[in-house]
Amino acid sequence: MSAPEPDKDCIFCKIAVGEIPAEIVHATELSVAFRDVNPQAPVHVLVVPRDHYENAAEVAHWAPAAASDMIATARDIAEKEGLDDGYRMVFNTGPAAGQTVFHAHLHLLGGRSLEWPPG
Ligand code: IU
Repeated sequence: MSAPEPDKDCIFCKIAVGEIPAEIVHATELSVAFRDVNPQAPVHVLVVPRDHYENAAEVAHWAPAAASDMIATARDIAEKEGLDDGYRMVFNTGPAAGQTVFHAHLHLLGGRSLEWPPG
């Protein structure tokens, strides 16, 4: 696994620093959470690390504190949004899994019954 490099064209890097607007719902020293522009559930929030990593495994490898922060942040948002019956955390990783933005992001989905297996 080669060391990650900043990507000046990355849209989620730009959202994280406020260069591109998004509906931010939570921010910590290590991560930023904002509402997905194309929500797939009543609550659909993306949690991204402030630094650029291509996917969740890269975050866990290079910045485990950020990976942990992203998951704890998603839990805090789920609690705040009243997702008491449950919610889903998803990391699409690679094109075959549907990853389209190559800056790691955790999808927090909830507010409706979620099917398994996912499509
Ligand atoms: P994926 O796991 O890489 O497929 O998820 C990317 C998500 O980012 C997808 O749900 C988009 O709707 C979402 N998104 C966004 O919220 N804002 C943006 O500016 C862009 C994508 I580009």
